[in-house]
Amino acid sequence: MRKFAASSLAGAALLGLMLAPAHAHDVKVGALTLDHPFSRETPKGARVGAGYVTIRNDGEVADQLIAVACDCAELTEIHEMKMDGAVMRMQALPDGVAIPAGAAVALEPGGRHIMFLNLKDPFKADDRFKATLTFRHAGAVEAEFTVEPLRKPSGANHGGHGKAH
Ligand SMILES: [Cu+2]
Repeated sequence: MRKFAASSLAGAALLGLMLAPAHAHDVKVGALTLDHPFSRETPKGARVGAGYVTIRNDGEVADQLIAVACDCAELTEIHEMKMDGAVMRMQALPDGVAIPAGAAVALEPGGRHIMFLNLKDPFKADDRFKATLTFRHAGAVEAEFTVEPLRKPSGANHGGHGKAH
C-alpha cells in the first residue's frame, strides 16, 4: 500500500500528480521530487536488475532514502559501486542514501543504485514496474520505473553497470 506523510503538502502533491498525467513519470511528495525512475533490460538468464532515479530535495530538512521494496523481486537493496583496486565491486548500503536539503542525488549507472534481487520475471524494454521508496521524512513513495533497452540508440547515458549483473 502506498503511504504518504500525513501533511496537507503531501496531499497536494498527490492531487497534483493525479491531475497531471503527462508528468506521471516524475513523482513529487513533500519537498522531494523523484525524477525519471528507470531500469535497464536484463540480459538473458540474469536474475538481478538495477533501478535508477534522481531524487531532488527542495526542502530545508535533509532526508534519507532508507529502503526500497518491489513486487518484481524477492529482495530489494540499495547498493553502491566502488573501485577495489582495478575491480569494480558493489556493496549494500545498510543506511541507504542521504538526500541533503537543497540537493539532488542521482542513483545512476556506475554509481549508487537500487538492486532488485531474484527477479520474478526478466525486465524487458518498455516494461514498467512499480517500486516503493521509503524516506525517513517523506515516508513511503510509490514510483513507476520504465525499462530502457540495454543500449540506447542515441548513445547517450553511457554507464557501466551491466557487466556486474
Ligand atoms: Cu547492485
